[in-house]
Amino acid sequence: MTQTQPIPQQIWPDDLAARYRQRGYWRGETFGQMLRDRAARHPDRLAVVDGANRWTYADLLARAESAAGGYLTLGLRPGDRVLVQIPNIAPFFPAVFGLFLAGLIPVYALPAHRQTELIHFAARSGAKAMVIADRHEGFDYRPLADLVRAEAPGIAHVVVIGEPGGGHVPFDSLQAGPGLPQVDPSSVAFLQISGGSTGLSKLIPRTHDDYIYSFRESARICGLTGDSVYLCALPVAHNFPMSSPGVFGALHAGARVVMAPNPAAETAFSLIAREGVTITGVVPPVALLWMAAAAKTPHDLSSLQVLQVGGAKFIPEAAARVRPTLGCTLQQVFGMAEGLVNYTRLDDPEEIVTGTQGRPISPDDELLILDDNGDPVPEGEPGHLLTRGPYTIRAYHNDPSANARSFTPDGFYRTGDIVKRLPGGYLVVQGRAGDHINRAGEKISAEEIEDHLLAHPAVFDAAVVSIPDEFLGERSCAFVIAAEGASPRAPELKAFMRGRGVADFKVPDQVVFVPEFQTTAVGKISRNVLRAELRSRYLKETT
Ligand code: OOB
Repeated sequence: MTQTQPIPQQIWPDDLAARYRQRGYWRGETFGQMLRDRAARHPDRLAVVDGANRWTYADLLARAESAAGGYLTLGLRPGDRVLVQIPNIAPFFPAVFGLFLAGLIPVYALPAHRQTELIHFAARSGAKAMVIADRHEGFDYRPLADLVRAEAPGIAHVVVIGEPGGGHVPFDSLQAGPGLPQVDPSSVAFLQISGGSTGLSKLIPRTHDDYIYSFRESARICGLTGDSVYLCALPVAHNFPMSSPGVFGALHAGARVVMAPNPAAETAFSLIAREGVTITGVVPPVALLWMAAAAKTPHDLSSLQVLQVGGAKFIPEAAARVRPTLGCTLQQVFGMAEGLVNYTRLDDPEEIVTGTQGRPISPDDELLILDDNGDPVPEGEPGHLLTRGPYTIRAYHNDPSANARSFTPDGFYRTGDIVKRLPGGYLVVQGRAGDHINRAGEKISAEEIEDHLLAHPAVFDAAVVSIPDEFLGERSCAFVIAAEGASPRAPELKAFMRGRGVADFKVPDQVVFVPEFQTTAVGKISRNVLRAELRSRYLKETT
């Protein structure tokens, strides 16, 4: 495996870039400057809190500067990529701001990712190091990092927050060095992971300019001030809790970030009460659990002003129950790691807040809603959503075939979502054109799971589809044809997938064995047609 991969970049056409600057969206600010500025303005204000730490803005900057110097002393150079797998703990911030200050590029993995995914991210990005936490919620990340390093020889260092273990660099040993580089605000700040509708996840390059615009404006739309307290309940590496307005929007506003180790109602409610949390964001299944738990909780939730719900469709009936049960304003968020984010506004009428997924952040978000032939649909009719704008990427990193599929020649991103637009520009998400499963906000590629199942010797063929699920929104169902003479069982296939080192949320929720894939289509049919047929047959037979 060669490790020389291009430095990530993201390029908008000159005329659009000039417009985005002239309109004040892109202000030439970097993450590093943002933290320095906030630490200078209010050094003693609390910035980040978790179960073990309470750090002011000055503490955070000092720790980030030590980390930045330490990374460079290890031999890393500006532009190098660093795989980051850190759960919701305060040290996430010095670790990643340290990377930003050193001009290094974090590649954000989720805590749920395992070696198969991590090795792919390392190879695709050409990562030179990893930063991890020792353990979290009962899982030890150090042996996992060793497995990754063994397969991705470009990774020269594993930096560990907590107890380092053999051959690793303790995060706390990193020391400020002689000087930090100038960082170009139009350069790529980090790579995020796409949910991915086909095959393996793609890497999403976001620049300082474009990302800071998205969370600065999000913070304004969500009413954040220096007195706000944001609870990070979802995994911080997700775009939603990271930037909508998320932890970075909160820090931009000079607010306080509270890190929840998990989104369970008991964990979140006790933090809301203890820290006076004013705003947080969750996926629909978490919102359902919180609404059910609210009536019996001993915790005082009265500080909570806004509950954001996004990542998957929140049905209007559930949306209408947020205020009566939790006593706060609901904000629906429909976004994507590739860019575009839509919000219902805090003062929107009830029917907009409960019945739509909001409208875009920016007046320069260009949205097209097209029929199957690529023609605009009449206003109010459903169609394919395409978008481009000042914080939506124009290309994935190092992935020409995905780029050819996902972007039009004039730079619109094909979201794969089917939406309709109401007067006022509000969107209602109707469904999806692609073949991924949106399982409680985690996006799972059917093709990726099928490829794992096909690697099992007792599997002749497999097709993975989404099935509606009352709680998860969607669950995954694998239809499997056993190989001749074999009779595999569901637990065996699930254990096999876990053994291949993939995130647990990708293991099929349900496995249905079928003798063959009957299909009405003639000849060699596409996987999409097959999946659609299996899904509708299953739904007909079970309802
Ligand atoms: C967020 O980002 P991703 O990249 O994990 O997933 C994006 C996809 C969208 O294309 C759409 O299919 C789905 O997730 N989605 C929603 C939704 N929000 C996202 N579908 C229906 N209703 C919603 N409210 O999921 C994400 C990124 C930033 C903010 C919020 C969510």
